[in-house]
Amino acid sequence: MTAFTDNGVVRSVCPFDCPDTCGLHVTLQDGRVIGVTGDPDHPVTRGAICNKVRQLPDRVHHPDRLLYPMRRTGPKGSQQFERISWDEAYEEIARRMASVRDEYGAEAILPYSFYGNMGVLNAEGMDRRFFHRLGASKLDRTICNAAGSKGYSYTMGGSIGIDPEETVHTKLFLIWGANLVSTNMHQTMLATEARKKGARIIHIDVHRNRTSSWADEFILLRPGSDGALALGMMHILIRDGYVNDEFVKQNTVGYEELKLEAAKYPPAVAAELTGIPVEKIEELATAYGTTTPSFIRIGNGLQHHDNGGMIVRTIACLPALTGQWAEIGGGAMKGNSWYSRINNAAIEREDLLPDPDVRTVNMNQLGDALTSLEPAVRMLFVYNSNPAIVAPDQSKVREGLMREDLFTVVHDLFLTDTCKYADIVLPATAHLENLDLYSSYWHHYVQISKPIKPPAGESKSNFTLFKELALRIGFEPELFDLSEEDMIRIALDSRHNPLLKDITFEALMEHDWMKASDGTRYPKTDSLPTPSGKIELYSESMRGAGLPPVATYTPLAEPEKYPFLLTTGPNHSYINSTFANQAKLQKLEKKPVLHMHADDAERLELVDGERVLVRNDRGEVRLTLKVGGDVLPGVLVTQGLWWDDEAEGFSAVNALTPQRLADMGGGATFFSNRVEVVKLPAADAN
Ligand SMILES: Nc1nc2c(c(=O)[nH]1)N[C@H]1C(S)=C(S)[C@@H](COP(=O)(O)OP(=O)(O)OC[C@H]3O[C@@H](n4cnc5c(=O)[nH]c(N)nc54)[C@H](O)[C@@H]3O)O[C@H]1N2
Ligand SMILES: Nc1nc2c(c(=O)[nH]1)N[C@H]1C(S)=C(S)[C@@H](COP(=O)(O)OP(=O)(O)OC[C@H]3O[C@@H](n4cnc5c(=O)[nH]c(N)nc54)[C@H](O)[C@@H]3O)O[C@H]1N2
Ligand code: SF4
Ligand SMILES: [Mo]
Repeated sequence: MTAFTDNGVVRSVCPFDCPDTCGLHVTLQDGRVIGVTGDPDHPVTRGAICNKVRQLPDRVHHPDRLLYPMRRTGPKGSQQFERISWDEAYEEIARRMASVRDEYGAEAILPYSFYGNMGVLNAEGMDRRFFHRLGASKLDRTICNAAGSKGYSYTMGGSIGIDPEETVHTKLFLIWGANLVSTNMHQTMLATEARKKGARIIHIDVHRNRTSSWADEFILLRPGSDGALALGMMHILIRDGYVNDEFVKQNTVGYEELKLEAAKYPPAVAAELTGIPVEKIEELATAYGTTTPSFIRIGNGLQHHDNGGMIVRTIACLPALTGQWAEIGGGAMKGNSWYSRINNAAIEREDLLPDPDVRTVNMNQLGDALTSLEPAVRMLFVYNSNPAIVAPDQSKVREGLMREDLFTVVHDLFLTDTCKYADIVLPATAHLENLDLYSSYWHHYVQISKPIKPPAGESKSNFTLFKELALRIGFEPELFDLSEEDMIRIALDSRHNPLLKDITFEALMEHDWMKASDGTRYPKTDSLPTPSGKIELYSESMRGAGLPPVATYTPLAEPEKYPFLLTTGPNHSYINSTFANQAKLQKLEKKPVLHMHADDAERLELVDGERVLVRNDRGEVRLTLKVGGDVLPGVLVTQGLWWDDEAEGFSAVNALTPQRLADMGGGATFFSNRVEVVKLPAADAN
């Protein structure tokens, strides 16, 4: 048994799906977590954390935490459950798994998980190994960054940008389709330091939000039009002689082809497509062409569109033209997971799959997978995710979850809206209750988080759950009877990633966080992980994949049957649907609003503060109108993934979003959905 400190301050790591992956100081009093602050010694956290995680004590000790396994006793969705023991839960799950496998094949079993907990062992360790060994359908985890990461890789070879710690030297920041004040606050801290030394910060977005107010300047554009802006900027850079010919020659392939494409986007064309005035595009491109070092933080938001992959691929070409990659503090970043990549193959063991050609289900198409996929999914195992809220086309997802012939297991800390449809609900530990390894997809530090309190009730970590289930089913002990420490050692095997060379289990236990680094600066633009080793302005692999090989602008795909384009991003106080059940944070967010341009409201005779019905062929949602100039006419924005609130007649925003996939990587298109807005009948409009 681990001995826990009842009183004092201990180190931990923030486990949530946020680029900052902060080092935490957790204060315990009589065994209870009473406070959480940022680790002042952590080089990126620097003592600061967001308000969400300052409320972590309320989450860990929440009265609604699931404390024991439960079995459904009423109809699906009715929330009627009875307490059972882990023994009974394991017995039933194992029996159902065996019967589905024997009758329909293991492919009829589908795991569904994402990054509710970013810990390597709990998000992509024992669970993956378990489902591979079982031979279940594979899940393509595409819900977050798939299109943009693929697009960025076509240009740069992988999720590899500059070290964010360098950005204190940047002189011009373009924050492009990212709401950093809410979603990556430590990047704003670094940018603020740069600003003190004279940096200028420009936010490019479809919504005037917290980040726009914090930035020095704001450029409002049409959703999905960013590719045209980037090409318009390239047009000006080329026209006005701001291209660094020497850098381009040494570090890129395909400049001549890109030049031909950029020629098609003179400022007037870019202005027409983006809605940005010509003078603003001229000014932005000139600033970009004349300021060194300049840095582009590419967000996740702008790639949740039909053309999201191509948008990111195109923006990622910009710093190559001006040679910014060569400057400290210059270049771009979409994600940085390349630096601290661990040995996933060795922990996940995909090689254990009995049939390597087993089907793959795209997690953005869970609705179809549960309602029309053949052969049918008979068993669904959800952990680290809340698909009833976060997955697109919610009505389809729920129609599937309601199927009587679908056996669903959900492992979570709370009775989420997904749990409501479960046959078996299993209680999960909070990350403070287990050992895990964390890497960031933004900064370069690898961290270890030790258990600092015993599990709440009978809760078990994902690692323990899948380990015990495997052993119970009779899977090989040599594959599954491992400790967390064993698996961390396997994950840190640095043969495939020399940047992890000094990061061992022992060293991490001593230092808590260590930088993945070989002492040199990346990305090295003449030896990138692209096919040519250089920055690919022209990409043969894209051509092979049936995509235009050169950066280009493609319009959004959804037909214009409905008048508005609605983007549905995250909000400030929740992380996806996590934290949406905490009273203090709910109070700060009040209720979900719909931002609409004043001209549109006037035309539809709608007023600020009115509750309206937003609908399309997929579903409908009631939202409170916020009228103003924060979006362009024809554009709507709502933020936050709220839990079901039946009293309010509110169904979550993914009732409206499509299962359609983006242009690359099988990515989600949450932000490319068309809707109409109508008045609510007087009786409903409270
Ligand atoms: N507070 C908070 N922080 C979070 C999360 C959270 O839910 N809440 N979620 C975490 C996760 S999982 C992720 S992936 C990241 C996401 O964080 P970000 O990378 O910041 O992405 P989003 O907030 O989804 O969208 C960013 C911005 O893109 C804008 N946008 C939408 N469409 C377009 C477009 O076509 N062009 C341009 N230029 N802008 C557009 C939106 O208005 C939004 O302001 O944040 C992480 N951090
Ligand atoms: N409309 C719209 N939809 C979106 C987005 C959007 O911007 N707009 N954003 C998308 C993005 S970028 C993302 S990343 C996804 C996020 O989708 P999800 O990864 O599903 O995110 P969460 O809603 O935070 O759900 C995570 C769940 O995991 C649980 N959990 C936490 N720790 C553990 C653990 O250790 N074990 C187990 N078993 N469970 C645990 C949490 O309690 C929570 O219920 O949502 C996507 N959906
Ligand atoms: S959610 Fe992000 S900013 Fe907040 S503590 Fe966690 S890692 Fe840091
Ligand atoms: Mo995400």
